Amino acid sequence: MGSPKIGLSMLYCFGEPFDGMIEQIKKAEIANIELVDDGLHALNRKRVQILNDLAASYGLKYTVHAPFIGINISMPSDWLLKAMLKGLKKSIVNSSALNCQVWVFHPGSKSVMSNLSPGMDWDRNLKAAGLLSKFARDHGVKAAIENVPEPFLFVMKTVEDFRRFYDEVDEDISMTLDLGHANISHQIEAFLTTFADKIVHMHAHDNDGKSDLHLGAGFGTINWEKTADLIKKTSYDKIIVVESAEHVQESLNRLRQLFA
Ligand SMILES: [Mn+2]
Repeated sequence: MGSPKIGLSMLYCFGEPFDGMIEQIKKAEIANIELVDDGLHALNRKRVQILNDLAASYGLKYTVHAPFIGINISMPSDWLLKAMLKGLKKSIVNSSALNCQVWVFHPGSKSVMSNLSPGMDWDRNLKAAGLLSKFARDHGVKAAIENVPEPFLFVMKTVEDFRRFYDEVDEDISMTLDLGHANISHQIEAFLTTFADKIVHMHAHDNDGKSDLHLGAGFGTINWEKTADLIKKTSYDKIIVVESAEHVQESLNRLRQLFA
């Protein structure tokens, strides 16, 4: 039985230009890097080449966080949904070219239509999540849907939402467990015990139990010793990505120490 590998999301330098992010990767001395395919760091063919060269020189493995800013896979408008799915598929193709194992994506969100046409956002989310997972599998990438927190309008936040999702979805879809997000719904333990066989990836960051602050691990209210014990009990041996926006080095040290 192996132990989890600690990775690093480049979310903490999301405001820096792409070249600055590359310099951060070189300095980080971390083998498992999560790229955020959005904003200044959006992937394209040229950048995939740069990243693959970097991976070869530094012995890196990538995971990719899908585009998320303004993205809604439950979008009621057909033409907007089509445009979003096209962009997400492009992200999967680039992830495949990066030999990325896991592609993390967010569930759909509610909209003004949610009250007018109940169930529409849920149904569109189910369909799009299935379609993206299949597209990813066909490209050798594992798509993993992430739990997201209150107060955002996402259709999947809680253990109950994910249970319903897995009851209804046809495709075999993996899950990214975001520990910080689960702390806001007070369901870290419930997620870990309910979906141990679905979880292929984790995000680690901290908060005050109320807002999605992406603090350093140990700088919020998560009981990391207890969480680490629960993770060890599930025999989880894949990647736990530090997704803190601050105290990044402290978070890496903390997690390494917990799983050493
Ligand atoms: Mn996350």
